[in-house]
Amino acid sequence: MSDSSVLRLSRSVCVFYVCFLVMAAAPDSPLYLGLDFSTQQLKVVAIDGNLNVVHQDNVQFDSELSEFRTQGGVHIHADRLTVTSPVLMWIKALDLLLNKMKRAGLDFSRIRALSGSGQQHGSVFWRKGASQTLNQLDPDRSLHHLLQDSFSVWDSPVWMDSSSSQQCQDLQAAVGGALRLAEITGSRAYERFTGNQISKLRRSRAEDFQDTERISLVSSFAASLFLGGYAAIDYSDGSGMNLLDIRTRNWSRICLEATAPHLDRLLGPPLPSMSVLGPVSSYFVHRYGFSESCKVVAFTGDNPASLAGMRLQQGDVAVSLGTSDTVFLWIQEPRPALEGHIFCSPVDLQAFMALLCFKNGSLTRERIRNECAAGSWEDFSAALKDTPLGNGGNIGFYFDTMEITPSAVGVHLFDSDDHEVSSWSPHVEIRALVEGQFLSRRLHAERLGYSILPGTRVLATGGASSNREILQVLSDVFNAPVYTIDLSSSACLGSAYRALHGLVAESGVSFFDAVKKAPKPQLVASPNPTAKQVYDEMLKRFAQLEDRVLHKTCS
Ligand code: 5FX
Repeated sequence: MSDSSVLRLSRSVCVFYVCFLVMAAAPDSPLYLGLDFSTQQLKVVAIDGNLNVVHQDNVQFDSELSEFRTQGGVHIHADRLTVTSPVLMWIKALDLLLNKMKRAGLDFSRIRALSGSGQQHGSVFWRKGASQTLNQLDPDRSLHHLLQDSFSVWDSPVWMDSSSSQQCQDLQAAVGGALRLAEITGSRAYERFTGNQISKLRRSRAEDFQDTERISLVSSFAASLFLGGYAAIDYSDGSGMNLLDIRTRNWSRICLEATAPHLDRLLGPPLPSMSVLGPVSSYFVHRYGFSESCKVVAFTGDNPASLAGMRLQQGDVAVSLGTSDTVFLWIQEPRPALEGHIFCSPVDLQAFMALLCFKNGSLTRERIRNECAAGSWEDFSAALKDTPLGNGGNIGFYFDTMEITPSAVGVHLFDSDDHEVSSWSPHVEIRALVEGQFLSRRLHAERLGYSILPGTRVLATGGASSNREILQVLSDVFNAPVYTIDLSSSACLGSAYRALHGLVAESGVSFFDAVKKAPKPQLVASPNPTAKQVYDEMLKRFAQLEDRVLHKTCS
């Protein structure tokens, strides 16, 4: 080899070495982890300091943990009202997920902070002695082996449960009525809300209740696994229990007393949602290589975490189109009502969020797609394009299962003269379903104080938010532009954002400053010029017809 070749070669080696160093520096940069323990799956996303997603994965409960025999992640009991999920399934899902991440080569030592979310309202009952077990987890064994005897109740009640009507009535009677309860806790009594589930369990399973040393929400349960000790319930998810006074941000004495004796001891004190709870437990350091300084930021509910993921601001309305459809709003001054919920904001200590939950969301859209469009989303979309705004005056209500907002059931179809009819052509039916769902979302949001003003943005997320024609109807009905954020899961990403914010929140950095590098929402639909006239009028008829449906369903 000539001297010049040697020189060229050594220069190339040098350049390669410098490049290698530069590349090697990037893999050391900090990461922030967000997890979402949702109804049907456990999801994870890792973001870097520029808020780019660098890793995501999930575990599907039904298919990957089939030994638990869940359908849609839950067990629906014989009474059809009781709905639970096995707590060990969630733990085994975490074992599985972390192993998948390890196999994919994720460098856990780069994670500076993690946070997460859980389906709201679900409860976990830790058996006496569990705290000690959590504290000394052996890194050579999986979590689900270590924690198999740590629960006094194996089948955790979840948000789909509606078996606590009696307890709801008792609680409302004890505090002085439904509106009074809403004024204190942000919501009238709801069956799925955790306090009423605790009250039911105390009466129906007294021994198991006696054997309980701590009650967590799904969110604080998941945080406890990472912390190796009981994690506090955060203000935002705590607002979904009918137990927290949303103004003082402490447990309401009257609600606690009406629910169970010494309940504050079982719940522990609630904390701000942006709190750093502590470092990850040594279990995760030794088993997966997490850094000892990796912080656990309080976990919260899936809806509050979605609000964070969408970076919802005052004036915006977010519509999440999933198994349940939810609508949420940023609220400065809470005005609790008999429907909907007011939660403490997960990202701002002075603010609140309003939430409406609609049980008949994507499963109903899928049923009508199957029946009216031979299972094809393309044909479903074509039907929306082919039919006029306002659907010739036809209005439909589709409550396949008992709806939460409003409390009604069944399918009810009305023609332009408000006469009840039994069927429509497939195209009319498809538009009636989508218009009816969005008219309902708008009607109930307006009743909670929402109004469409110039500059109002509708932020859409969830599975159906990838369908442009559905979003066009949403834009027309709300008479506002619709934006989407390219998020596979807003709750999971919101949890990663919250992890990052948690590290700087104490030094006064606002959530919005912490996440200002996040991608901007994309405009996907603008309202048709005739939309305002059509849907302002239609909304009035819709409200009257909904009253008729309610009377019919209740009588
Ligand atoms: C909200 O109040 C709900 O019950 C649901 O949206 C659950 O959070 C779904 F996980």
